[in-house]
Amino acid sequence: MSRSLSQIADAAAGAPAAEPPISPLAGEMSGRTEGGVKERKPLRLAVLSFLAAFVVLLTIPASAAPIDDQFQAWLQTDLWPEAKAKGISKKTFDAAFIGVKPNLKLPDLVMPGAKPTTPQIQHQAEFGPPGNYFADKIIRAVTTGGRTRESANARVLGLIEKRYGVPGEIVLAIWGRETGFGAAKMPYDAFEVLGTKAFMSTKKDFFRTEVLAALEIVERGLAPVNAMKSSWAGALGQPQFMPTSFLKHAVDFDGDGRPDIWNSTPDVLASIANYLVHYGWVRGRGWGFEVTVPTKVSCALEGPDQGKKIADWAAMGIARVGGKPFPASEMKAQGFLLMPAGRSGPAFIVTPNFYVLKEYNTSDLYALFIGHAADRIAKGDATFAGAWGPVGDLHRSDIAALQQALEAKGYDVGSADGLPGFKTRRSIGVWQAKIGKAATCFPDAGLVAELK
Ligand SMILES: [Ca+2]
Repeated sequence: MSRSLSQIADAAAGAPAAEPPISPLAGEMSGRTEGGVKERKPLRLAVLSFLAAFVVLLTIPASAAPIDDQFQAWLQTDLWPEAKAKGISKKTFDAAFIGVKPNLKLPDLVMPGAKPTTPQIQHQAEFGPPGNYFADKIIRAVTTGGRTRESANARVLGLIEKRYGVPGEIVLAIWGRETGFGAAKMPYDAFEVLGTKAFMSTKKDFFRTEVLAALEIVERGLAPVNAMKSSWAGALGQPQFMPTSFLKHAVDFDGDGRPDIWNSTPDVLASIANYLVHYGWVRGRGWGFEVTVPTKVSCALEGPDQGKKIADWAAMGIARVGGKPFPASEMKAQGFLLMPAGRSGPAFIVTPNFYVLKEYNTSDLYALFIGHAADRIAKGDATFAGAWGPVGDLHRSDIAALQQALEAKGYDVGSADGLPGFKTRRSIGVWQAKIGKAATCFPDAGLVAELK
């Protein structure tokens, strides 16, 4: 269990946290991809466990100038001209970078002139059981903290729901999950983090855009330099927005004329809702329902590209757990099968809003955590009816080998990254059915051995 799990719980419960909850939750499936996926994809938390393991060996050529000098030269001759062209003043630029040195302890760095190396340790990382993501301590910290803040902010949440159409409990769950409702400390200077990564990381272009956006935030007077504190990934404030996300989605909701995602609870809550609206949150729909899936319905029907009317899923025998029917309004609308652990865990019919939640962090388990926590904030504690099975004990290298074997047979696994996303899960199911086995739609040791 990673240290961050308890830190999130402590932060949400109001206990002082030594560091922000920036490390991975165990079992995080796809992790956030850093830029490049599409222009609008924000990076807030980094690709967590993947990056944490992606320790780049730093070797300094004996002849090279000290790294601090190289960084200073890069600031003045490379970044400054572009910042100036974008309307950043010298005063802002100097204030942002005075005394800033590259932070060589950040993950995912590459020395100037060196090629990134991926040490063996990455391949040794355990995937971790998906059920770990829903550890009781974590989920309770978000749900109990959420309920307290729901009553304390009832009026503002009502106004936000009216304007944006996003239920208060969804906003609260994100706030709690991201920073323990603002309790998590942001110990890093955003310019140090973003500047270092724009200077010497595997995603230099991505972070260059972000550091220029951070300068714009200061230039426009939206936040002073000394307020620009971030996580180690460069994410800002209580909703953990990257600077470009701040510029696009942050709103002023307390009426003082400035979107303040560091100190103003109304601004934090409305900015989260506004973010979701920008990514297509559908007013009046929930996120999804836990369901039972009859054996005759293939788990390979999972995924956002295989939607059906919820009435059609129901006609196939898929039913809500607990015996309630799907709401009449949802029956007419589109839903998607989600089985994060294949046949070895709970199953869900999710709405398009589930995929909007994934725009906050591109992981099925993250979005499911938010939906589940929101349900518990609004309706009281209840665990999933389906149990998470004993899966997830494989190394990522084993899962990657299985993915490569499936790819060689012509199956689409997304990418062979050692994380079993929905494309991998359903390709496993299709392959199992083809060879006459019961489809489980999740990697296990037997499958790995068989496919090698
Ligand atoms: Ca404000």
